[in-house]
Amino acid sequence: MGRIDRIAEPWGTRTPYGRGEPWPARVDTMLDDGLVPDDVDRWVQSATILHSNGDGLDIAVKDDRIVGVRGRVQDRVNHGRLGPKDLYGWQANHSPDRLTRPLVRKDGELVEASWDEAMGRVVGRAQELLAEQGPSALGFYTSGQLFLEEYYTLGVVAHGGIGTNHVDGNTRLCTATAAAALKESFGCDGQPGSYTDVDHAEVIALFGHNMAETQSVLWARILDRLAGPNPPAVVCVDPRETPVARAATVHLAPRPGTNVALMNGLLHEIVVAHDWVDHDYVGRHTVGYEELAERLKDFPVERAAEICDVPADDLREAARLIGTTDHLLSTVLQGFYQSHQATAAAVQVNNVHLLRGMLGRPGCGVLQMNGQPTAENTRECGADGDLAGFRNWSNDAHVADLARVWNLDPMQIPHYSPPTHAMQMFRYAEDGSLRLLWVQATNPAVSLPELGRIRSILAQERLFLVVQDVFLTETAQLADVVLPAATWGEKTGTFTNVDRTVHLSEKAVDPPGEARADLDIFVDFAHRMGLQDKDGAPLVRWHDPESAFEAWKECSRGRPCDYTGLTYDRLRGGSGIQWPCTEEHPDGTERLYADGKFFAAPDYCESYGRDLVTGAPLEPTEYAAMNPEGRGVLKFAEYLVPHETPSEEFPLQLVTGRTLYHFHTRTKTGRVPQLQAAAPDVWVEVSAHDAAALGLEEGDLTEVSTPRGAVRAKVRVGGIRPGVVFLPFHYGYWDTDGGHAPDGTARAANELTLTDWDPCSKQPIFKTAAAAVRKVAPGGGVPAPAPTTTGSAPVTAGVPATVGGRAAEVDEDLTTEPPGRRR
Ligand SMILES: Nc1nc2c(c(=O)[nH]1)N[C@H]1C(S)=C(S)[C@@H](COP(=O)(O)OP(=O)(O)OC[C@H]3O[C@@H](n4cnc5c(=O)[nH]c(N)nc54)[C@H](O)[C@@H]3O)O[C@H]1N2
Ligand SMILES: Nc1nc2c(c(=O)[nH]1)N[C@H]1C(S)=C(S)[C@@H](COP(=O)(O)OP(=O)(O)OC[C@H]3O[C@@H](n4cnc5c(=O)[nH]c(N)nc54)[C@H](O)[C@@H]3O)O[C@H]1N2
Ligand SMILES: [Mo]
Repeated sequence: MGRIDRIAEPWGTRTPYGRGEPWPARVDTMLDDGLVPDDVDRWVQSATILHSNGDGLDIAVKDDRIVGVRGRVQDRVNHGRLGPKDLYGWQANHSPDRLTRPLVRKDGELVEASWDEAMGRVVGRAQELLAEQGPSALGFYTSGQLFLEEYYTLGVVAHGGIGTNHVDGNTRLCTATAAAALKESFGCDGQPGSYTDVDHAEVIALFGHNMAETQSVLWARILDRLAGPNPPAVVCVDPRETPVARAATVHLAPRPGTNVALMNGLLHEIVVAHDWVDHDYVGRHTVGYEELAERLKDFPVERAAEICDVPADDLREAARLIGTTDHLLSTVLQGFYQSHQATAAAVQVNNVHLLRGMLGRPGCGVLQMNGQPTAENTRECGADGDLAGFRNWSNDAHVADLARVWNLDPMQIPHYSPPTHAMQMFRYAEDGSLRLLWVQATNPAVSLPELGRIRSILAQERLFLVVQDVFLTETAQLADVVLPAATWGEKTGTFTNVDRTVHLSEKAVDPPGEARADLDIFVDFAHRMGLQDKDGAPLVRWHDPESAFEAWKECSRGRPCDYTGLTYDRLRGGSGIQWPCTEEHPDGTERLYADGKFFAAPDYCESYGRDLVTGAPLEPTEYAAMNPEGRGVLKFAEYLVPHETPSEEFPLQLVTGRTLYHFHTRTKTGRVPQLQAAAPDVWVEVSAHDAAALGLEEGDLTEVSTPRGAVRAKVRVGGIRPGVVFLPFHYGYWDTDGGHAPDGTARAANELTLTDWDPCSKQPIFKTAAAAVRKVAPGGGVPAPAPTTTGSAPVTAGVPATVGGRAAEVDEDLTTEPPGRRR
């Protein structure tokens, strides 16, 4: 047992292991100051909630209060490890400014109200609008942070009960491209790979993914392989010198927005220049090879090198690593997804795996990553617009089948057009056709692009805004009704991580005041609205998490995400379990597509695919003609230049993203002392080259501007490619006293981003905009408030290292046996 400051050392102590060996255990424990494990009254099973990795943990409870967390050694995902946000983040549950009573707007002010009054207002307005305008006046904007049972209920209520097509989640900003890319290549959402692929991989390629900071326990697994015998080669594609880039065998730092060119260059090497193609696999299991190979001829590596401004030899070396290994694991995230050709680029990574037959075997996987802890469930349950159970909205038989499960007439489930995506919902609210917007567990007033516009949409008199949250966020402050929610640790439910591992998260303590579980709020709404099935019985027939889970299982039966073999009891005590989990596969399924069979048959697939350039959906007949046997689909994409390119006035490229210590709009991590101190305020990363050209030094105050607005941030001279600047998007206004005024107090990165999205996935573009940076005041030798332990590490000497001190010390136990199950 050792004590270690996990702010200073985010990935903890190394436990090296060799290829094909089990990943050793390391149990991380953080308890309130002065407590030891023996003081704990009970440990309550759960998993991590501040990213998508799904690390199993137990919540420590003493005197009916959460007092800490401990990693679950028996969990297949983390073998006991936890990341910094998880070790310290639970303290936010105790914040004195939690919402504890509903609020309603009276004479312009939000005042406390009873649940009856608050729900009465929501139901009253919903019924008025249904009578006046019909279901399309109502929209639901949900999250990737609720539980499966909650999304399923919301999907039934919104699609089936209300009958609106305007249902989406913040997953649109997050993993819409993961889903879209999986649908394009494999006919259906669902992660092919498994985290255990890290144990077997010879090459690991990370595409626009700063895993070290965003899935830090998965990165610890890779670091442990790198520290062991026969380590894997790592390929990193990222314009910043992230910790991943620093550990990489080859780091490609392309111009932002050039991912498709880069991928085409790599694919040219693999297909055209060297024929590193598994022709047997391609011939038996894919369609589209001839066209792809033909189109790639026009994309020699020199062309890619020029567009991306990356050395051609580095591209060749990356292609050689990827093209010659027998065990390739790829991961893809926001550097690819939040871009103008998001789906097109992510699909090219799938192409690599199809071309090389690298799917469904240990060490051969693609992880089209999720970001949020429960984003997978938003998608599965159809709370993001898709239909529940990965059913295909343009396949009438699927709609009829869902209607059977819900006991509704198929015509009651809207499927006349693609489900409305979030950016379009905000457009409808702006136009005035969408009149009631119910926002749950997301903070669009900080996280959507072009915040000036978003604030004006949300603040409109004619829009009835309902916000269901844990805190009075920037968004909640604009609401007509605020509903106080219980959160993780205060309610029970299940959720599913990136590699399809389902975890149960049990209620450890009561929520504060009158706060209620999101599930209870949805069920209450359904009853108050009198929503019924076609026989006049209540549409929502469940009343608690477990009965909701059982209902969902029936909905998932026979679909790719089949949960029928799972129960709450089976999820208790041991490890999380990967779907599909059925009677035939009671221990779950480690990898999809082991036999080269995809969920892509025309009558089974979730989507018929889209045109990668225009986003136009394919007709059922077009798809059936292209892919009659339901094979993997190889699709070429031509490179297109980003929509906003640098100009004389805005000569730089702005990318936005994350830091290790904060989660999104910091509603939780900003209230946690160790995390907040590690990254207390916004900064802007500038390369040494640009800093010199602009006369900037570490710590100088600057104004960063784009055609949409300006923010102020202190300079971190860091390892980012010249011509590119980076802003973390975590800093909004709830903990400032001024707030987003045009007087120079604005600091949210999204003041600067543009209203634009990928044509296929409709995911907004947060990673390319033209920007300018100018000095406002010298820093006087005080460094920027940016961590030194991360991708924002300084290149200048003399910046003190980020540490957490005694308050950040946690226990690491390296003596426990690793889990034996399902290796
Ligand atoms: N600490 C922390 N962890 C998190 C979260 C958090 O808020 N904080 N959020 C969770 C969520 S919801 C998500 S979605 C994930 C996101 O996880 P990531 O995608 O890893 O995080 P980002 O910082 O958004 O972006 C990753 C990288 O993309 C690079 N990039 C920018 N433009 C380009 C480009 O054009 N091409 C390429 N190849 N790369 C580019 C950036 O330099 C950045 O380092 O993290 C999850 N985990
Ligand atoms: N510029 C820029 N913008 C981005 C991104 C970027 O990289 N750059 N990334 C995008 C991505 S990937 C994402 S995922 C989004 C994230 O953006 P948001 O979804 O806005 O981020 P959060 O701050 O996590 O908001 C979640 C809210 O849910 C509340 N909450 C937590 N638990 C519960 C619960 O159990 N019930 C209820 N009702 N509420 C709860 C929290 O208090 C918080 O207000 O941001 C997107 N915006
Ligand atoms: Mo995300």
